Amino acid sequence: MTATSSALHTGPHGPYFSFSKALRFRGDGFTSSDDEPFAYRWYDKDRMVLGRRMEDQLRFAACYWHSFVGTGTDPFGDATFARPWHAGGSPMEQALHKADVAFELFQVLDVPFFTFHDRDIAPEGRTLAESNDNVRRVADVFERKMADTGVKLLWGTANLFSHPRYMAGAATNPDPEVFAYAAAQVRNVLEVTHRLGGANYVLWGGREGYETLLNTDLKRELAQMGRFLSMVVDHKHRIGFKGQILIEPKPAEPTKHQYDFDVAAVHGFLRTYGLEHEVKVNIEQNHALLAGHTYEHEIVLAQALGIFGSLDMNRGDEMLGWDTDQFPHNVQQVALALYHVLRGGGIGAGGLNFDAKLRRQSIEPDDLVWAHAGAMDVCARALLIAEKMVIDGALQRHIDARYAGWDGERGRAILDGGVSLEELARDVERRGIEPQPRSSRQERLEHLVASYL
Ligand code: XUL
Ligand code: CO
Repeated sequence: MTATSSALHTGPHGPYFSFSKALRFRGDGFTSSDDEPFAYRWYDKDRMVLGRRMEDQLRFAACYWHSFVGTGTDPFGDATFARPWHAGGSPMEQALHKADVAFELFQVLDVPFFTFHDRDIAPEGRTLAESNDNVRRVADVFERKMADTGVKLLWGTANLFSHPRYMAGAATNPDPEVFAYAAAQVRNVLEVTHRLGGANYVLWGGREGYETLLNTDLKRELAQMGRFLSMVVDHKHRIGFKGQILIEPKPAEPTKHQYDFDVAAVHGFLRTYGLEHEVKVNIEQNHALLAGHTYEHEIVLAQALGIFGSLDMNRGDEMLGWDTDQFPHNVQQVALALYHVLRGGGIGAGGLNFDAKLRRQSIEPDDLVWAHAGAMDVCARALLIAEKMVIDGALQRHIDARYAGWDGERGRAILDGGVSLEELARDVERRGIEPQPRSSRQERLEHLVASYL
């Protein structure tokens, strides 16, 4: 990052936020003043955490869609955010204004990465060729801005869900012309992502599911989706893109039933189409909850299956059963998630993408800064707690002790396949040993976790 002390690069419209310099780390004792309303108390990007710089352990990304496209509408209310780039000028002028403000935010936050959908960054043209060209023209601008600021691309993705043409799905559409249209869109964004040095390419199947089986051929739709993904993977190799291809599971919303329901469903799907070594998952906290899982469950399962790729970092609301996409601020929740990330070997080529949006009453420009910066600090603090948990090792020691029998002679013989059901049965009857129940010590462990906070 080059933004830290130098002046910010802003566009012809001038600064959008009141912060004229990149936020810096001031430590736990920092108190805000008029001169410096916010400084990181925990996000100390160069601090070493388990052998890597904190910035490299967390790999934060700000997303384009919620921050710069979102208007604050909800199903009952109109736009509240009144962003200047949503009014006035041609659609392309608006896109360039938006890009200026986006890179201003990235510099203020000193966030190393960003993420986008094609439709977030550039307007839809009269034809697909024109739309794709618009995306490439904005990518040219990104290229220069990325070079000027040092901000990198965590992932790109195609929006295959907003336009009415996708209302019955993209790859899973009953009309092959829609499949082809989606393929052309993905090809363009994959190539743009490659050109911008993106570390990953994400597919989220917003409309890949169904509302009712009365009108749906589920078997065909799954086969179409498998074919689509295989084509994407082939193209990745053809163009030499080295980043990870990621699927982002979500159980419902916008469709009632989505095929990429959760990590387990995605893994089964990948295996069916022989893609389990080609594609990984981008796990989002709020999506995990909607599927009836904890965030940690999805992370640990993906690690166990060898498909852990990246994280969308947000939270839901315990009182609401839909995808509220709020910025994380529960330190314990994030610490548990990051503990498992660290235990599993770290975030790798993935990152922590804030797929999170402001509440619609947060209408000041600076609310965008506070939301991200506060969330970065929460995650940094949680990372340090997770580091303590790893170094102390007490949780892992408990698990190792609990399963120690499986490393013994008996356990190994069973797992190695060296003993049949019949031999096992005979042996148990002959020895007459009654297994002794042991405490799982859940409350002790919960108390232990609280002690790290
Ligand atoms: C929607 C969602 C998407 C993906 C990218 O719930 O999470 O924004 O992250 O398409
Ligand atoms: Co997401």
